[in-house]
Amino acid sequence: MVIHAIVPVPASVALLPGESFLVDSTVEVVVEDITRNPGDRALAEHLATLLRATGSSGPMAGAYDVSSGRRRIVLARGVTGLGPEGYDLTISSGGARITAESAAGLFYGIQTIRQLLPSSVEHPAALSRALRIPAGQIRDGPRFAWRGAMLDVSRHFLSAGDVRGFIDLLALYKMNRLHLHLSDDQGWRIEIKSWPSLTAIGGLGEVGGGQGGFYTQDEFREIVSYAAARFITIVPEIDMPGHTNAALASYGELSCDGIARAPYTGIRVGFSALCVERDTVYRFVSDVVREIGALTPAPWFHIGGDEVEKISHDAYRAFIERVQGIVQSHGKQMIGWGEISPANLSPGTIVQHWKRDSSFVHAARGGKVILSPSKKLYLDMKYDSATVLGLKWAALIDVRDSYDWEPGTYLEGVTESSVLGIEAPLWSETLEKRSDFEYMAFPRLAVVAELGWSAAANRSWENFRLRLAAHGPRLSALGVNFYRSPQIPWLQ
Ligand code: TNX
Repeated sequence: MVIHAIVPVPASVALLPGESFLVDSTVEVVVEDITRNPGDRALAEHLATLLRATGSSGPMAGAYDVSSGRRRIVLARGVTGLGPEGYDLTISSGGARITAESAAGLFYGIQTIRQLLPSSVEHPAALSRALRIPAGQIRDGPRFAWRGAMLDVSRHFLSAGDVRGFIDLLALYKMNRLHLHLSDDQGWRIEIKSWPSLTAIGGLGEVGGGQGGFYTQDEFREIVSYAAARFITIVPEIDMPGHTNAALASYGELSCDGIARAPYTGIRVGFSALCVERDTVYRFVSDVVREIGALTPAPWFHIGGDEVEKISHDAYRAFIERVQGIVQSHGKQMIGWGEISPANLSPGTIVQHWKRDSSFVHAARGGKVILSPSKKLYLDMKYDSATVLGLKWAALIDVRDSYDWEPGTYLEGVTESSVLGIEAPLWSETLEKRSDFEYMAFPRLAVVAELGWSAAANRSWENFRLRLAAHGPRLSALGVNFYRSPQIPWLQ
């Protein structure tokens, strides 16, 4: 049996017993063809920064061409047959080479090197150590295109810095989407210049009465580019027509009675709704989609659409269809929670399944589905009945419960070819600070990463729990507050 602790488990790993590559201060990181791929310099610097923990002087001036004859790690572009995000990593005692078709593939190869190094590489205390990577070959590529997590920054606000910290952790596990739930009853979290009260009024407050907060457009752009540098796409969500009390508190004209609502700090759902008969509401939606769409180069805009109790089915469907047209008019593809499926959706629209719903209707029309089954992937569900944080309406979800299921056959009528990928939402009704978010996300996020990346045939709980155990010291070195599951006694 191959012994390594890489999560998500790669497509194929062949390590040579006894042979290793010594990563010390003399090692150079080089880009094979810097003239053709100048952008890959940033990747070499990323790796060199990581390796500085070995005592090297970090990125070396002029070291981007393969010419020096020194022991090196080479980043090369080339055909691998492993897909656009795949990589081939070859390691010998004389050096290492990552070959990939894209910059993303090189980045994932670097994350694998990172996980082959001891966890001390994650912490300055490791400075000046000479580290070793086992020799061998890893050929790897993802199963699903969409490997996501979601942060609910509305129920409790997280600073831009905390979001960047979360992005760093997603990157370690080769995840590539971060969905931000930017509005809900309790708070509106992104500056909209044409509707300034959304943040001036709606941005204040959160569950339990804390002060809330919001991202300015500049801060949001920074989050987007920080994520992009780690090959993670930010997917913005503005929930509508329900979950809108913060917007209704900011502008009375978004309600049918024209009266601004009081701020809300509880955790009930379903009581709020935009006035779907008013033209003002569609002008509002268009302005919001246009402004946020301009901050996010990605093709997606998530309109929520969940848990609407105040509007008839017909009016709801008509609203979703009209909003789909608005999203498309701004050049974006719409995403919505499972409830939107019965509306007349374009095949390019994406449905995000979370509970019993009619996602199969969308699959039948040729549309794609993101799987976020609440019984498996809701990171806000308690691990067991003793967990203090979190909710339990969907299930208690210990690590093994989130691991043991198969996305390709989970939903009747939604076969593998309709599954774009998976995403784990972290709702924050009960989470107040970064360490609370971390505790619910880890280690289950490592599970999500493996479900999204690794082939079904390569996954096994017994093997996963052994590999995961090695991530305890790594997460600790990174300062992450994680849950010590009794299902993995060695995870400490
Ligand atoms: C359901 S999932 C919700 C959220 C809550 C979550 C709590 C979904 C689309 N809606 O509004 O925060 O449950 O687990």
